[in-house]
Amino acid sequence: MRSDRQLTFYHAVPSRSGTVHWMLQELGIPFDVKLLDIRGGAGQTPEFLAINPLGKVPAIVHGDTVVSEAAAICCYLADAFPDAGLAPALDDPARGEYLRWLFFSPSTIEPAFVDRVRQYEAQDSSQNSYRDWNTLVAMLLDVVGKADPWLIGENFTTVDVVMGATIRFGCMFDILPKDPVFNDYIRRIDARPAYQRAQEIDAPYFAATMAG
Ligand SMILES: N[C@@H](CCC(=O)N[C@@H](CS)C(=O)NCC(=O)O)C(=O)O
Repeated sequence: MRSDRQLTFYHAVPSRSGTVHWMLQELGIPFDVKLLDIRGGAGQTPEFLAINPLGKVPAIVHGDTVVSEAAAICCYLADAFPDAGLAPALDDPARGEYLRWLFFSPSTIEPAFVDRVRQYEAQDSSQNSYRDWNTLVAMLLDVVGKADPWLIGENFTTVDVVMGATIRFGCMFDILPKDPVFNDYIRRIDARPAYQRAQEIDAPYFAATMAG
């Protein structure tokens, strides 16, 4: 995979694309940003719908390659820019655990958050990708509690960006219970220079969106 191609990042503040912005700052690579006013309908232009027919950010165009879905983009970027060391190599046994948690976030944690916010509880927990809320929270507390200091060990990886952003979101909006295990992990995230850089760059756009 060639990493020297032009990289364009479709972003909106605040939104899930903040996860990809943080990832890009961790990688320290050059990229162009197209900031979309998604609340004003900028996701619905023919140009952007050609990139993501759902009209949603984040998305990237890297050379001729289009990727949407925050976790997929982060996974793709980690592999495209391996020098940053944010993904175990393909033949590293840690790759299994890495992919497990990378996919766990959008396919298991996020649906649970949505159900929780909507106060939806399935009669039959086998229908939920996350079993049931209490089992999921116990599992997350166990996984995050074992982070030493990062989710799959000593090295910070893309899993910490993707799952870290989700856990941070869950705590910020009081979806997840207040617990020192989550707070300690979030403090480690907040101390990362790349996370701080992404926040600083996005701050004026955040303020503008909030001002209406
Ligand atoms: N499954 C997608 C969800 C992306 C998504 O829902 N993006 C929202 C912002 S957080 C969006 O673009 N909303 C604008 C709209 O739906 O018009 C992902 O994980 O990247």
